Amino acid sequence: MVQMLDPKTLTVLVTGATAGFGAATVRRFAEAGSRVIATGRRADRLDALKKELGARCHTLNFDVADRVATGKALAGLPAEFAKINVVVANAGGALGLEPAHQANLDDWDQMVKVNINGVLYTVRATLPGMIERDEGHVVILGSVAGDYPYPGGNVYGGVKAFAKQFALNLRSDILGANVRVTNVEPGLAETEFSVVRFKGDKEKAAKVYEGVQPMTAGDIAEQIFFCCTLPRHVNINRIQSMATMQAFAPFAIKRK
Ligand code: NDP
Ligand code: 8X3
Repeated sequence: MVQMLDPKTLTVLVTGATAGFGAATVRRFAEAGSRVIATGRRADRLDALKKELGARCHTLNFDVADRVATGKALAGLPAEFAKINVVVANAGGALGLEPAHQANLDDWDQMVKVNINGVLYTVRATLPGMIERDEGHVVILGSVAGDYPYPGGNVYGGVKAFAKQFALNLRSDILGANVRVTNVEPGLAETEFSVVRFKGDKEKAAKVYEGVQPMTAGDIAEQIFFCCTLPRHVNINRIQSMATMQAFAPFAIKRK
């Protein structure tokens, strides 16, 4: 029988905890007795989370794409939340689904800022403490889109490929430290992801999940919780999941 880590020993930072995977992850750890730090830009949702989870939850309201704000927020944690030993760099998402020649450059900029810069600022602000304490776990939210191209996935697929390679390279850099790194790579999962991608068009977003059972935020939170509570000598490098009714397309061939 494997001796799992006691979640009560964990102080878990989750970026993008106001919705979807982040909110579910914060709840999963908090219910198991961990201390949680929930971040996001929507202050009202952070307040509601704090009210729901009580003293074991600390909230931070900042934009992960803002390097100064991220550094400042994460450097100013109260003592009981300062010894973070799990970082879930989750804040992110997609904007638009247009082909590259029609895509909006502002969308591309924003995807790079949040999914790449945001992850970098979060990890760089928290990794030194974990290395110093010789205890920690970095979890980065990648996606199946980082492995498999699809029409309109252009930059989103690119930033998620970055997430995967950054996670793997972190493993190389910190080898010898008792700090784990995991890239979590979900496929179809219903959250606010598609509402954000389609700029608030809920009808269009709902169509993405029509007639199929997608994964839920809870399904992904459970995978993160599992990876983080395995014994410290076990590192899951990548964990990739899809809805059972989702698979791969064949190569596309345009014939005359
Ligand atoms: P949601 O849209 O439901 O949640 C996204 C979260 O990220 C929100 O809490 C949002 O909070 C936060 N966020 C977005 N931009 C910023 C920012 N600039 N600064 C701080 N927080 C930000 O999406 P998901 O839960 O589905 O997505 C979470 C992660 O998982 C993303 O990285 C996404 O790319 C990835 N993913 C999603 C999949 C899916 O199908 N759902 C599949 C694979 C990966 P706020 O707006 O309050 O700032
Ligand atoms: C989200 C999954 O397939 O919509 O990362 O890109 S997908």
